[in-house]
Amino acid sequence: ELLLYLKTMKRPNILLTGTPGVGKTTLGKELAQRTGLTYINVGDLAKEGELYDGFDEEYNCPVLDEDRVVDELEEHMGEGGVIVDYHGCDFFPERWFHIVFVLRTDNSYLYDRLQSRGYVGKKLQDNIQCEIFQTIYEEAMESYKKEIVHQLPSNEPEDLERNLEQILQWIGQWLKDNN
Ligand code: DAT
Repeated sequence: ELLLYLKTMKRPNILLTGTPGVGKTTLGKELAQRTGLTYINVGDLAKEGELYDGFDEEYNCPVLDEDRVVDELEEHMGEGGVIVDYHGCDFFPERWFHIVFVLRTDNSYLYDRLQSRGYVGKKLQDNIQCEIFQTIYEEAMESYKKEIVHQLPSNEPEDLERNLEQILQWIGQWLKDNN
């Protein structure tokens, strides 16, 4: 419904963040499809470019090289029209984003989603705790102007639909205000 074909048009950059499993990728890809904005999954970007700096023995996963990720993203962000998806947000330049959405999921839902993703033991517990302590929401509130940080419930398919509607409406208004 909202196709943004015009390269000359100013377009907003949107950050989707939150604990793993809250639905960032699902929302981001659908949003990109409906708007023509560019979806970038930072985890995938890092994997493709091997943008890592060491290995975390405790979590058995590579450590993100945040500086190289920022360098890699910089040229895209300058043009606008990018949806960024990552489970952290404090290392991106604040100036990149026009709005920040923190997706939130109740424990019972999140537990099942992470389990079916194969998370067990400490990794599962730590991610559930991350959501309980609203770690990413607080990180976002500390990293960006509070007025641009919004929480979105993401438990049921109806939530996804409502979030999409809300963001599409916000994009529409932003385009009017900035073009
Ligand atoms: P993330 O990118 O935050 O890790 P995801 O988009 O991969 O999360 O979603 C994790 C799982 O949850 C996936 O199986 C899709 C499902 N899901 C996402 N949003 C949902 C919603 N609003 N209601 C029900 N399930 C949802």
